[in-house]
Amino acid sequence: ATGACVSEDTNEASSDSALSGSGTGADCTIDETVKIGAVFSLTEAAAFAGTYQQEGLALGFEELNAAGGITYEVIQEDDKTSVEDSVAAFGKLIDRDEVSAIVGPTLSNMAFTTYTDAESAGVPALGVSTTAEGIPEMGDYIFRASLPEEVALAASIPAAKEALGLTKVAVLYDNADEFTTSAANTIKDVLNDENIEIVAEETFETADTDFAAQLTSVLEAEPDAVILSALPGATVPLVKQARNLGIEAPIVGGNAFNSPVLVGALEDASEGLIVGGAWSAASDTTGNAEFIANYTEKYGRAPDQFAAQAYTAAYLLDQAIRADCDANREAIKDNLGQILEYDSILGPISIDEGGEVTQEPVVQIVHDGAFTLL
Ligand code: 1QQ
Repeated sequence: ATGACVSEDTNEASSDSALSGSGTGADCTIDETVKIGAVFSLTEAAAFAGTYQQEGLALGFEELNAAGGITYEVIQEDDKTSVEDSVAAFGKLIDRDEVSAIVGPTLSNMAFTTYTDAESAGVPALGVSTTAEGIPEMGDYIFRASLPEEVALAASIPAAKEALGLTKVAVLYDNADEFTTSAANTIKDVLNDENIEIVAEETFETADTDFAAQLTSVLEAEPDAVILSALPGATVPLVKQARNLGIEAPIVGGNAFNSPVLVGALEDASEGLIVGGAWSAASDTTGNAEFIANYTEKYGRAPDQFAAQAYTAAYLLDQAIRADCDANREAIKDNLGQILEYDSILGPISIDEGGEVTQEPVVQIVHDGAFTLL
C-alpha cells in the first residue's frame, strides 16, 4: 500500500546464517561473538537522551557478558539527531557489520524512516525511546520496549486533573516533529475523555527559541495548566519564558520530560512539572536499586529513564537470542514477539507479536529539582 518495494518474501532474513549455539535459555552457549548494532543521538539536540541510552545498553551487555554463555559486541553509531545520519548508520550496521539486531534510534522522527530499511533488510529493530503512534505497525521486524506516549499521557493528564482539579487547559506543541505531533493528538483525545476544556492551542517548531506570541495567548486564556508536547531544546526556553511572562499554571508533559538534563537546565522553572513516563528512580521494581547503584558507580552520574529502557533492551534481546540459542535475525524476530511478562527494572514488561510493549506508566512531579512519584 505504501508503494515501497518491500514484501515479507523478499527480505533477507533467511540469508543470515545461524550461529553455532548449544543448549537453550540460561544454558545457551554461542561460540561466535553476537554483534548488536545501536543507533542513538549521541550529539546535537537529542543527546540529552542518547548519551544515557548508550551507557544503559553498554551496562546491560557488560553484565550479560560477565554472566557467560554468550559474548555480545555492541557496535555503537551516533545519528547526530539527524534523519540522514540515522539512515546511514542503519545502512552500515545492516550491510557492513551484519548485526543480529539494532537497538534505537533515539527519536521517532528518525525511526519512521530508518525502520523501513530495517524491515526490508529483515533486521530486528528494538526501539527504546520511540514513543509515537504507529511505530510497531511499521513491520514484522519492528519492536519497541518504550512505553508509548499515548499510555504515558493517558496516565499523567488524569493524575494532574486529580491532583490539581483541572477544568481548562492550554495545549502547546511542536508541529515539526513526529513524536510531538503524535503526542498532541493523544493529548486532545485524553482531554476530551476527561472533559477538560482547551482554552488555548498554540504550535511552534523544534528549533524555535522565542515563544512570546504563543505564550501571550496562553496567559490571556488563564488556563489551570499547560499541557506541553516538546523536546527539551524548545522546552527549556519555552518554560522559562512562560514563568517570566507571569504564567504560573502547572506544566504537564510526557516522556521527553523524564530527564534530569531537562530538569537541571530548567533550574527553578522545573518546580511542579508533571511528567508521565516509563521509569522512576523511586520505583521499587525488581533490580532497580542495584541498577541505579551499578550505573552510578560506572558512569559517575545517576541513570535516567532513557538509560533504564536501553539497559532493559539488552536483557530482552538476550532472552530472544537464548530462546533458540542462535542470533539468526528471523529467530530473534519471532522470539522478541513472544516475550511474555519479563520482570524488568521498568516493572513487569511484555512485547507482543505486533511489536508493541505493555508496561505500567509512572507519573512523577518535580520538587526542588528532583523527581518524586505523584
Ligand atoms: C520520541 C521520544 C523522544 C522524547 C525520545 C527522546 O519519545 O521521539 O518518540
